[in-house]
Amino acid sequence: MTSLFPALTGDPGEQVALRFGDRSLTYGELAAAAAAVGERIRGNGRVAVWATPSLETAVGVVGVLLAGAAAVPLNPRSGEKELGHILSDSAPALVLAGPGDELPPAMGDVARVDIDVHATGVLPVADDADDSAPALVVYTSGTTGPPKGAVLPRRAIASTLDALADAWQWTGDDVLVHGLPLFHVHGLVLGVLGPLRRGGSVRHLGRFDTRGVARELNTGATMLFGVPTMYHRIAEALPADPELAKALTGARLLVSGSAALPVHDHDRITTATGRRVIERYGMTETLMNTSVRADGEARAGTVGVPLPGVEVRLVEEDGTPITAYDGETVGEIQVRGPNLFTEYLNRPDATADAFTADGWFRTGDMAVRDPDGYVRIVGRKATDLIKSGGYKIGAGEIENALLEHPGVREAAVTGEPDPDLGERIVAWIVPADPGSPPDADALADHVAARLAPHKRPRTVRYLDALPRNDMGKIMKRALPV
Ligand code: MCA
Ligand code: AMP
Repeated sequence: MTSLFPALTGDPGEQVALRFGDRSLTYGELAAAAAAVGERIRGNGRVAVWATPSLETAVGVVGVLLAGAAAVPLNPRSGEKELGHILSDSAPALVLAGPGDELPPAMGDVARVDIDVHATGVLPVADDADDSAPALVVYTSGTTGPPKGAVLPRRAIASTLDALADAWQWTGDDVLVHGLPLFHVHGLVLGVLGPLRRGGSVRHLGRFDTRGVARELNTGATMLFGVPTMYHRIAEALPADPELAKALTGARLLVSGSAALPVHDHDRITTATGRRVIERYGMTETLMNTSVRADGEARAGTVGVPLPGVEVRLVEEDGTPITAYDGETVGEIQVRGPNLFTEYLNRPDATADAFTADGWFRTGDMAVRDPDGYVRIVGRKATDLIKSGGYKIGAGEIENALLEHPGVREAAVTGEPDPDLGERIVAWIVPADPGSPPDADALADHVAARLAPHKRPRTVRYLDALPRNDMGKIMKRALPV
């Protein structure tokens, strides 16, 4: 029985908890508004939240957690197919949304409750629900098929945030700034629930831009969270932006995650600011596993050491644990600990496949360990998972969407290196009519409308046929680059 937000109970006080643009809430106001949400939704198991980057989303999710229910954050840019899948899979009792939000027809007849950030409900509701009770269901892409709902228990959130507090010396005095989306773990769990669990505050930029980062770090923010694309854009802007350089130089902690930050970007930031960005490694299913510690050596190209309470091991192809810490022997990362999800919703098959018999979760990430225990990620087992802008995107779901376009006969999707996005989605298309192939924008719009804009192909290449092996399977490695 853990209270997720001790700072919201008792006498919550006047400290600012949340700031989005020029709108903010103190702990007292957040406690009252979230309690009002909690009172309205109590008794329901799963509640969807229309997760715009706004105060409403933060209040909605905290309210659901205070009521002991589970929140299902929805990407407000989800296309009809993706949204339809998430709604039918998670079957939320209702959807919480901001008063001005327009919900698309794909929401169907899910009952809507508007979030009023100035409402006043009364605590306590049920913030002491069982540790193993679901707190969040976060949808994450696999190599094939539609995204799976990772069920995260309350204990995973509490334990991961407390482990990060230890690793980063993160306290209630910290003021976090970021511009991350609130329908994924990075922005929601670390970026909103994190500061609230510590009794500190978060300033959300609405959308990421380097000017906002500079402004906030120069006026009291102490920490910055971002995906590598954001740090890449910072590295690009730094030489011509002394305000940004001053801001980063003065920050207490700069943290990158969700994908690898290239050493070149690390180096450019260090050259311009004298500061090192630290990397942590996590996953939707596991929350956070390792991090470079605030009191440790910030070495570019590593994701640091296991967090307190998290067991991390590397295994050979056949499952044999690798004991050598030689910086050379590559194995799959497996993790075990209180930070893990409990299941993929409605997918016992996928859940069983994801764990070994003794409870280790197979991450699919490949790594080596340096002699001092630092983990260096060197690749991924599945080539059909693409990380673009820090979003994980399955090649299979995009291929399926492309095949639903009348102008497409065959489709294959790959990721190619991209200096800004890490990887860029490339679609290889065999047109139904070679005389008039669908144009690249039409295909991008088609995928954006069905799935989500960040899943749209950035490059389209046309072929007469896809390379296939004797079994008829597409050989992506044989695609002409
Ligand atoms: C362009 N747009 C379109 C289309 N083309 N919309 C519809 N149809 C089209 N054909 C719009 C987009 O919606 C967007 O609108 C704008 O054009 C630019 O889109 P995009 O290029 O995708 O955005 P960007 O500016 O390049 O985004 C870069 C980004 C973003 C800000 C870094 O990728 C991002 O927020 N990434 C964070 C991902 C993340 O949080 N991952 C965490 C998951 P508009 O201009 O209106 O915005 S991983 C995780 O949680 C684990 C646990 C971990 O380890 O952290
Ligand atoms: P997601 O499923 O969107 O939660 O993405 C999780 C994946 O992001 C992990 O399995 C890793 O492949 C990748 N990832 C997260 N953090 C890092 C990091 N610091 N360095 C390299 N890869 C990372």
